[in-house]
Amino acid sequence: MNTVGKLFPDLGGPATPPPGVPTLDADPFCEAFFADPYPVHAQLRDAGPFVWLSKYGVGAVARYAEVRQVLTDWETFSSARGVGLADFVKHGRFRLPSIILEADPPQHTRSRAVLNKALSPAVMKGLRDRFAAEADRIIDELVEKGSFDACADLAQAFPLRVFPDAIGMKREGRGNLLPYGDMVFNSFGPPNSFFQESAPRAKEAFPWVETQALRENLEPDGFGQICYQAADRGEISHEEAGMLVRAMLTAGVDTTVNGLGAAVYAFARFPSEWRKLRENRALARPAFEEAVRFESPVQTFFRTTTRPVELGGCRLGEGEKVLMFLGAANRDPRKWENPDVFDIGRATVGHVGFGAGIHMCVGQLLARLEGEVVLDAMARKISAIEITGTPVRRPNNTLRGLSSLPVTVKAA
Ligand code: OVM
Repeated sequence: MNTVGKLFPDLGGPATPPPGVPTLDADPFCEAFFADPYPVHAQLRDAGPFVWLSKYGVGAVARYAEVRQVLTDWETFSSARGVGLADFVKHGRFRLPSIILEADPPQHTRSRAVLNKALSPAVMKGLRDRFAAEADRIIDELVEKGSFDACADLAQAFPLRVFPDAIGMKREGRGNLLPYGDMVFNSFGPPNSFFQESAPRAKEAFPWVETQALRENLEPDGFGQICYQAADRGEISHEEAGMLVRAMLTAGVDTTVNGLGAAVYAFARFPSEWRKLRENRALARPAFEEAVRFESPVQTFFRTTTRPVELGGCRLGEGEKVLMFLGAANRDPRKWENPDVFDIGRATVGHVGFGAGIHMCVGQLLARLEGEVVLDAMARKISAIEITGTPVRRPNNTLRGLSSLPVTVKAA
């Protein structure tokens, strides 16, 4: 049964699964699941390599091998019909499609080339000192306070301070970025109460983001201008340049907020790992990577089949949505040793927290830079992190993270 609203009246694929597919009635887009997804992840993985979610009439993969198979075969598993539950062809869409996230080659290739330049190693090199100085400043302030909310005061505050500056945005209105991202990431799931409630909060943010992405609203030295310079050279149109800046504004804030939040939350729960980092600060970057594997801030994305294909021993037809559980793949015991342990010394190579294949996170260097400088500053200035109140989960159809994490830190 699909219980979705009137936005997408016939949301969900065929009413019956292909023969022989294990069927589960679990709901991966509800509060109870967000509170503790891990037992359901295990059920999904153990039921089979390809499973059917009866609540949404859609197929899903939760094992590492099959998630990777889907991610790395864009010709069969397309993004152009949307990477959420809604199929653009069957259900329409509620915003202009992203020309990178919701595109296949050749459009994707052109967009990706431009964003690769905007988010290149050379650009990151130019940002590093500023980001590190800002991390030091924020951590100094927080150590001075002693007790604070690691979500609002750190995981949100840091990206909101450095990222819009780096793109070259104006100061006013940056508070729009979080409600905007919250809504977009909710929109990849079903149009449930989380989506419905995030929509009015983001109403003003939508036109604001479009306007902020215009060339005249970006500082000349920010990396947003790199998209417009590519347009000047004829690599993309000027309209597309604006759409790519919009994509960065959409994808670059909530993701890093939840990545940083994941790292702080993990270190607060694994004090031995905190000691390990303090003894060897070269682990700051790998530790952030492990936090991304461990929590998988982006939990899920969908693809749509472009042709009949065999997946996990099942025959799928053309035009079928497949849900990928990135978070379950990142904790699949078939792939990882002690997957539920946060271990900053582990080899995280191959994790799918940033995706894989042609769509693998184009902003990953920026995310890692943020993670590294924040963890490095914390490791120098903080000797212990203690959770002093009840962590509050933030429900979102795609993102995993907290809305509040009260902590007390001890100055080093
Ligand atoms: C975009 C976009 C939006 C949300 C997420 C994302 C994780 C991209 O508009 O391109 O990538």
